[in-house]
Amino acid sequence: MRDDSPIAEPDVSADRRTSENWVWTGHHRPPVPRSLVDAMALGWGPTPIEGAVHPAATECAERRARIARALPGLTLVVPTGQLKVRANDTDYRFRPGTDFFYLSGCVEPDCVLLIAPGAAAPHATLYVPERRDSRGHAFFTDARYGELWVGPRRGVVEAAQYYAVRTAPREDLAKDLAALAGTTMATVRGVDADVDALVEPSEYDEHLVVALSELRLVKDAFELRQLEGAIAHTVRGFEDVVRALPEAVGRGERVIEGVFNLRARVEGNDVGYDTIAASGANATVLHWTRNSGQVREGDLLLLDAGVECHQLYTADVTRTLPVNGVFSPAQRRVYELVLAAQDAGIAAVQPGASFSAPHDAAVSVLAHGLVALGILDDAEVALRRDRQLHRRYTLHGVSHMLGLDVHDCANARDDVYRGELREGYVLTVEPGLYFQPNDLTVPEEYRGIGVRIEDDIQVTENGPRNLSSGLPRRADEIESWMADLWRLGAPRLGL
Ligand SMILES: [Mn+2]
Repeated sequence: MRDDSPIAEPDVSADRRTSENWVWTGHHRPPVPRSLVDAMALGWGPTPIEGAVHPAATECAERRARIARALPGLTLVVPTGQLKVRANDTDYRFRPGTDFFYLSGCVEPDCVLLIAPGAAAPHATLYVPERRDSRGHAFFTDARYGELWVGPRRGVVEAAQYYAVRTAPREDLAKDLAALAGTTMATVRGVDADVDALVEPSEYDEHLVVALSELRLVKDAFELRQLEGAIAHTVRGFEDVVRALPEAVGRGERVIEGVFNLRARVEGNDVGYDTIAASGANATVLHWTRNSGQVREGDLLLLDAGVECHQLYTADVTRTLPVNGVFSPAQRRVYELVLAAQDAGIAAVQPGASFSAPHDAAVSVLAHGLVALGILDDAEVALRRDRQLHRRYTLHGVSHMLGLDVHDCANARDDVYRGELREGYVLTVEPGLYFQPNDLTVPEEYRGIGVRIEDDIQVTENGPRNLSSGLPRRADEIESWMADLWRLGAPRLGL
């Protein structure tokens, strides 16, 4: 125990780590008397953490077994990553590394999954930082990790139960990896700098990230349920936006983004990517995430948005809507062309078909339609591999994989990713046409029109299953859907 004599004011030039009576906790924070720090460590009851077992614990164990079988004899080190600084002492909200989360279900920063080959079965160990709870000074003195500041989280004991996996303190990882020297290791590099330094780089690192991405191509039943949920939240977000559209006129695209993102936080974890709320000619800017423009009567609004659910699967849906509820004749012509292209693309999503089949089908429709609109001279010439003239207006590919990441399975080998579509894949089909406002090759009435229609399609043995069919696609259906949401007495925001 300390005596009660008054302690001297701190000498701020003294070595901050060794002061007997004062504790420094950060830049611009007055030093804290050690007696207060000691008092803050006493007199606390337990902090119960809810949750018995993670809903995907069984699936995660199966995925760990599969990645171990895919890379026999290797010790796999999969980190989730650390908090990322936004500015000074504030961090971005943490999102776990996708590969790590897929294998563990764990959402806490600084964790690392280690899968070691075993005689009968692989051994998985989840390394979790020790809690900074009221048993230690960091509880009060560490504003970044102390539980008084950021709330309780699962430590070594709680994580073992919740994730149904053996756990160890992250603080032991360096020692445990050193003990494994001589075994062949592979890690997901570039996620956690400390882990990068602990594991010697090797060709197996690439094998690991490739195998993890390719494992994620086929979605299991749990993942499909999560995607369906994320899409259901997203459908409601689009309905919210339509309800709020009259208020966005004159106030701008921020209203659209804000309303959709509200639904994402209310029902899901967040948005799965930055919302694109592009009105008028902004719709011709593919990655328009500034959302700082006006919304005008007579505009088309292109909304590309997806809710990420609590298990971190994301929807990715685009609708292009007339702000005043009715397509103009020119808008409708462009819209129906993109819709026809999307119909052809979706129909091409068949097991055994090539990944490029939906793209090729959609783009062929677009090229022929561009001739009909008087924009291209000859579709077959334009589509030639050595010409590709349609791309001035179509700009992007029609599909990508969808899952935990909006552009999922990105590390798969190209010949696998772009190979045959298989049952259980989920991909987008999202053709678009973009007529820049200053494109002199386009008839004036179409300049400044951008249309994209995007749905999330599951490959089944019976062909395509449109997971996002809860949102209308046909022009007439969109107009009547908007009118229904606007009819007198309809609720404004269904939150
Ligand atoms: Mn997309």
